[in-house]
Amino acid sequence: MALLSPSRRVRRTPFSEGVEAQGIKAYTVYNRMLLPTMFASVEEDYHHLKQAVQVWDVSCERQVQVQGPDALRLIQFLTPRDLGKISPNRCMYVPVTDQGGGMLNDPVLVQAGPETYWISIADSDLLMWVNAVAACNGFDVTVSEPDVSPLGVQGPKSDDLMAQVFGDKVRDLTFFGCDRFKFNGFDFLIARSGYSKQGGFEIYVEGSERGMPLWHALFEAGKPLDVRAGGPNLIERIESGLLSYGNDMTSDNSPLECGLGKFVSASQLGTCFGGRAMREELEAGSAQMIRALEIEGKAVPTCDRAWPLRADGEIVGQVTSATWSPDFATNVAIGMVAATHWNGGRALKVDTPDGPREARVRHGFWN
Ligand code: THG
Repeated sequence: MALLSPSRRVRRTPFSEGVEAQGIKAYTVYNRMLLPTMFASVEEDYHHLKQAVQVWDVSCERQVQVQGPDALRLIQFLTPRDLGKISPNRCMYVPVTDQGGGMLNDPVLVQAGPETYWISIADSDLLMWVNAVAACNGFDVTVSEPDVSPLGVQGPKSDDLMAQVFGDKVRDLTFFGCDRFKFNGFDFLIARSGYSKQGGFEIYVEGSERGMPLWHALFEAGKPLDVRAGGPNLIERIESGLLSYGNDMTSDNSPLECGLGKFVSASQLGTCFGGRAMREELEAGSAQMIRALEIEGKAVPTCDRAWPLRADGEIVGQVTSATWSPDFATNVAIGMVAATHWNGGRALKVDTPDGPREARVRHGFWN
């Protein structure tokens, strides 16, 4: 592929100089911001992520801040998930739906203060939607994009690295638990979360000027642990079944189709955006569903467009993410498959740019 031309529209991050010093080889653009995708190679980064610890510049997970007395009431209208358990010590993965029940985003919701929430967004312009809903309905809130940039620490040795920098207490965080931990005299909000299934944390860095001092401290403390810079890894996230908004799902898909039914609460369907459509889908059954698929043969090419899935010549879905997995010695993939064909074991054909291949629906992902 040709090079991407840098410009002010493609925003740098508070950690960009660190990312460059670590030898970044490829970026993608996410929320109009640089997201590192490769340092050594995608395969080498993958093996390292699974055995050591990496520091990820995931600043592009921008925050939509909702602040004010009506903040939680507003956010509850935006998602079918019951937010009753949100607290300064608990963040939540929340599908955000439009009036037809289509996915607008799949962010992590964090409570940053008594009346302050951060919607840590995937790659779509949610700020405008939240601001418009608030303005048109007279909610007493301010909606903004604050100077907050998440920094990921991911991999099996994350606990050891984080304890070095923030103290042993950080080890006590449970999955999706969060709290504030001091570094250089400032209390950073930290959650046990992140876009890999290798374990890890996300540090919400408030104030760009606090970015590089923290970056340097993590790399200094991590030397004995072989810390490296990394980023969301295509192979690992497909094996783990972590969905990518804009790739595996769009506003054409409901949370139920995306396999996010456990984040759809019946109690919210009378009031949230798209609740009626989701209730109807629950009653009628979904027409298609996200599935893990295995594609036979040698390594597939880059999946930069949807690949049609066929059964007896008829289109029964599409593959939207696919790559060779060194650990499982097969091509791992994510796709949307029609109800008639989504059962595990079904043999299908997928039209890749290299020609048709055999594909098989799996019962689950690879972890
Ligand atoms: N962390 C933060 N913000 C984010 C992401 C993140 N914004 C963009 C993007 N990632 C949003 N998408 C996801 C997708 C999956 C998960 C988190 C954000 C995730 N899922 C877990 C799973 O599927 O097992 C857990 C879900 C649960 O059980 O609650 O973590 O990574 N800050």
